[in-house]
Formats: sequence, C-alpha cells, structure tokens
Amino acid sequence: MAAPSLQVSRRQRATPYTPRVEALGVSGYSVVNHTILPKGFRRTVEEDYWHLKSGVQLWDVGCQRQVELQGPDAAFLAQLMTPRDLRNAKIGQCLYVPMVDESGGMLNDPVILKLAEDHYWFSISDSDVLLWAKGLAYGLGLNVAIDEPDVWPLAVQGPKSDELMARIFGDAVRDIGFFRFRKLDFEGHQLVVARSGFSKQGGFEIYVDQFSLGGRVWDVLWDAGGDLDLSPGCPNLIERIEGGLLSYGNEMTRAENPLECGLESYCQLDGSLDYIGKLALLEIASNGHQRMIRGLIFGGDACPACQRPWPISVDRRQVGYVTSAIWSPRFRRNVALAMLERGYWEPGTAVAIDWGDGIDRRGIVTDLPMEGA
Ligand code: THG
Repeated sequence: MAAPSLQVSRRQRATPYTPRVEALGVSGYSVVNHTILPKGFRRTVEEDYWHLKSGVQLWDVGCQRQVELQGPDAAFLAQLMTPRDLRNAKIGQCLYVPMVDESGGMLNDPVILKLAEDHYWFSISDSDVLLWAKGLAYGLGLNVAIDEPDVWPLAVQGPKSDELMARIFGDAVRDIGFFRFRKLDFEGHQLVVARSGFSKQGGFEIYVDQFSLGGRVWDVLWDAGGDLDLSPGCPNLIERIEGGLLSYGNEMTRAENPLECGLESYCQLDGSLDYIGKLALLEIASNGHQRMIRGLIFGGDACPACQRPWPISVDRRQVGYVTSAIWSPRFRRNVALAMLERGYWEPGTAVAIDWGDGIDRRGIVTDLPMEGA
C-alpha cells in the first residue's frame, strides 16, 4: 500500500513560494498555522544537514504567520501575552518569547518584532494566537487592531547567506545585528529584513509584505545564488535537535511551562511586571520546576520518527520521555530532545530509551545546544 498522503485544500494555505518549491521537487509538507511547510527536497535529511552547515538555502517559511497588534493599547496587550520583559525593547528588535496561559502552560513561542511603539508583529509557532489576542482585547475593551497581515517570511539560512543577501539588498545587510531588523529596498518596496531564523548556521528572514511580490523575491535570490551553492531547503531536524531549537507541539504544549522548557531566562520573575500567568510562574519558580528539557545521544541503528513520546527509564523506572529524535551523521548516534525529571537531567546521566519495540537503547543526557552544533 502507498504511504498515506495529505489532501491539500483551501484550509491548508499555500504560500507565495509554493509554485517555486514544487518546481524544485519538494517531497512533502507539514502543516503549521494552517499553512503548508516544505519537509524536504531531492536530497536526504543528512545531505541537507551538511549543506546547511556549508552553503546557503532558501526556505519557504510562509507558515510563520504574523499576528499584528497596532494602536494605543498594542504595547500593553503585547506585554500581557508574554512573561518576557518588553519594557526596554527597541524598535528594530526581534525578541524570542514564551507565551503562557493563566496556569503558566505554554501557548506559543513567537519571535516578536517591535516595528513602532504602537506596532508589533508576533511571528508565531503552531497555535492560534490570533484568537487568544482578539479574545483578550475584546474582553478587556482594549483599543488595538489585531489582524493577520499579508506577510510571508522567506528565510535565507547557512554560512553563505550574508554574501547572497548582500548581492540583493546591498552591504547594509552585513551590519544587521543578531535578532535585529531593518527595512531595506527591494525594487522600490521596503521590506523588513531580520538576522534570524530557525537554524544555528546564521542567516536572515525577509518579511515579504505582499503575496504577489513573493515569487519575484524568490526568483531574484535564486538567480543571484548560482555560484554560492544555493539550494532550496527547510528546517532541518538533525540541525534543530543538535542546536536545541524547540518546536511548539513537539517539545512544548500547554502541559509544559517555560521553566521546564529551558526558557526561564525569557521570564521576568521578580514580581515587578504584570502579565498573564505571573502568579503561576512565580509559584513554579519558588517550588522549583520538576522537569527539564535536555539533549540526549543514544545508540542503536537509526531510530524511526518520534510520533509519540518514547519512555526514558533508569533502573526500569520511567524518568522522562523523548519528544523529537533522529540519526545524526556527525555523532554517528541518534540525537534527541527529551523532557526529564528532576534528579535525572544532569548532563552525563545514563538512561535507557525504548522507541516502541520494547528494546532499551543506552543513552546519555547532554546540554543544549549539543557540542559543535
Ligand atoms: N522565525 C520567525 N518566527 C518563528 C520562528 C522562526 N516563529 C515560530 C518559531 N520559529 C519560534 N521558535 C524559535 C526558536 C528559537 C529561535 C527562533 C525561533 C532562536 N533562538 C535563538 C537561539 O537559540 O540562539 C535565541 C534568540 C534570543 O536570544 O532571543 O533563534 O524561526 N520569524
């Protein structure tokens, strides 16, 4: 029997780049924010991994939808929605933030772009932040316009991305600091260009703010990269796990809090700042969280895809679970992200992993990012 396929209708939105990635042989999609995300091209995940660490890739990340807050209460609402302190945020800054509910459960982990004192984009991971924001604004009677604008991020990732981007946007791109953005000219359009992206190999994200312009931006980049080892690409699972980049819905859900997810440094916990979930997070912080996300390197042949949590045990007692895993060609072992109980999350701890066939493979807990990521 053929492998099951995903039927794509209007509810799984395409992006401006979809015709381009299909012409380049995209091999499959995931769905994020009701929008399709390429999962691979003609090469294997391992070939893409090595390429991402040496060349430059164009990624269709149109699924990174923006939730726009604009108006007199935009700053107030933005702060309500995250425990990260936004009081000193600058215009032109990107901020990776946890979003939590009143119990401290993770709702999303967007990148916020501060466009003006009264204008923010929440560049979201896979949950419906628009509905939460609109509900809060309506319930609290806030004066803020909330919408999903016509913005389609395109990522340029890999060590040669500075060179490729400079050819299109000029040397100004080289001066953009990490997690900063500028508006740069593209054929008469001012586009937000940020030094950011879902890899640790360096790169940029272009926030193309008009669907009909997307194909042209893709083509100009594609044509300029001929001699730079440019390929189509997508977030790479091996690179993401080694780099410790978390994926909402995989590593974190409403059942996890940001302290367990290693996001404590993005939480203001001295009580001086009001946001939804503050009391819950203060209590979790004072009691000490009971679990922690870590890396894991483990043996056996190449593991299957982790589609449900795999139990991790010590002396036959379960002490955690694997959330994402894949074979790493660099370590010649499997690598994983795992949630581990207190007492078992120290790097170097020996554990056993059962990926669903009843066999225990030996593994070692690691720091994140992993060495050499
Ligand atoms: N780019 C944009 N929006 C996004 C993502 C993205 N929204 C969803 C999802 N990805 C959010 N997740 C992350 C997770 C980590 C990082 C970016 C987005 C990241 N972290 C830096 C690191 O680990 O080195 C630290 C960032 C900081 O210190 O502030 O880059 O990829 N637009």
